[in-house]
Amino acid sequence: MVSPAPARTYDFVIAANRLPVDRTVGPDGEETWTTSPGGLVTAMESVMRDREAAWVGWAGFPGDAPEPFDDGPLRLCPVPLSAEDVEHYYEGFSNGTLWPLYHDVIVPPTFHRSWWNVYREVNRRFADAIAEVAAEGATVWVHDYQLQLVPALLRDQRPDLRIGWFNHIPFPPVELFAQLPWRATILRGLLGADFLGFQRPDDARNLIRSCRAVLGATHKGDVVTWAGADDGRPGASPRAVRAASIPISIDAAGFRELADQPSVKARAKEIRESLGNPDVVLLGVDRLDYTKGIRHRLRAIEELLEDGAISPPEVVFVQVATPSRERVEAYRTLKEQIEGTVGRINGDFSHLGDTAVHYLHQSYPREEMAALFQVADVMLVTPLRDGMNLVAKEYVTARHDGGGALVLSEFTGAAEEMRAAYLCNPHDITGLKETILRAIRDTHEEKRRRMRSLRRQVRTYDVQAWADSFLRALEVAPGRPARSRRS
Ligand code: ADQ
Repeated sequence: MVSPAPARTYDFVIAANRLPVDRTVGPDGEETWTTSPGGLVTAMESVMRDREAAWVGWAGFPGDAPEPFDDGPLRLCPVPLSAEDVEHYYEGFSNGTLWPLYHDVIVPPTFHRSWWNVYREVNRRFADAIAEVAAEGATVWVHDYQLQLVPALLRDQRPDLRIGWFNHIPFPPVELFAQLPWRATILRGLLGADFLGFQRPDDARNLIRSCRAVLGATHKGDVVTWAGADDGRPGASPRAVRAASIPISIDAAGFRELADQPSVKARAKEIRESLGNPDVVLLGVDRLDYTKGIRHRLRAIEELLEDGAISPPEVVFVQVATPSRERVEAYRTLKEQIEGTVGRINGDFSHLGDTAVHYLHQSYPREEMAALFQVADVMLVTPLRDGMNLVAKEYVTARHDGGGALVLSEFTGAAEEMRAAYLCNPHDITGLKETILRAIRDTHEEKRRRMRSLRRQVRTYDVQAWADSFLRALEVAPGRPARSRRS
């Protein structure tokens, strides 16, 4: 798959924290790269079909970066991160400062100047790497909160580029964003783009309000106008930038095809049998993250068991929690809390052979996820805050047999679109319990009606539609600078 390639430039460049490949080193020291199965890769595949493109990102291990290489038509350009960069830029500023700040301060964000300095430095490295591979007038699509300074750092050296940025996570209200000591620099960084895409209209509005409050920018509709600053710092030139919602979706056709495979269906049957063929399987699938509301969900399940409203072996709850960010303190604490709670619930409510809560702290192949979704009679997607939540979209797509029910938190981006779900406020444990029971007890017809509407929604607006909409919005955004040749 890997072959060295000569230096050249590309008309379409993607930049994300991670490259879309994972390296494995065999016992004999031989390196192999495999494409990571994420949604972003699928989305980008569809937009890269007709053009050659480069992807700039970290290869996933600290130290020297490999030389750029080709993966089919895609040029991969690794950005090096030292162990200290990973600690300060990624685990520190991205996941210890920005992640909690942008998710409603569910845990308190930590502000460290040393983390910020490295974040700035790494963003500059990304901008330089992009500038090197981007052809004259190229389109550049920058992804996510780890790279918020890249648009301006890139614009300053390459005014000829068309730059878009998409935020996969929420953008916080100005009242929270204003806590950030480096708020003005972040906003100036973002305004280097021509178009800023968000999951929800509220996220776009939050960004616009922050630009007004922090930078004194003005806005008309969804276009922010910033007069610039004559201070020689990055992102000082005047800009007009559109900020709007372009919600992400999944490769619905691909996921449905996967779910349809006889081996997946057989596996679903096997899983159900191994759970003791219960009447109702409740399922949660999340990265083990404090934003996902797993503790609140377990509280609701525990109370339902206490009330006698549910009990094994008739009703069982399966929680899949993917290991995540285990070097960040808040994540280690959460893991301990959740594992303690699951142990307590099972101690109180399981019997030999009848487990109340099945807890799986593992990552699975896509086929296994599709099988699990088919087993779930009620899917519990109850984050306290989530940019979108693709699990909700995957679940309804996997259940094209018409069965199942989706309980969905109002605080997800998905809830904006998936109105036919059983919507809930996960902070309201009583309300959450009632919603879970409704999703279990509603008539077959009512559940099928809801699932039909949800499936249709995801099928018609899939990841390809998302990527197309983003690129169209970028193309027509107002901030297009006069095309100037690079000196
Ligand atoms: P995430 O917070 O990672 O993404 P999400 O959208 O739910 O959250 O995507 C998780 C993905 O991982 C899904 O495709 C799911 O199937 C998969 N997954 C979960 N557990 C797994 C396991 N144990 N094994 C294998 N796969 C597993 C961020 C934002 C979201 C936003 C996405 C995309 O936080 O709000 O929806 O980006 O923009």
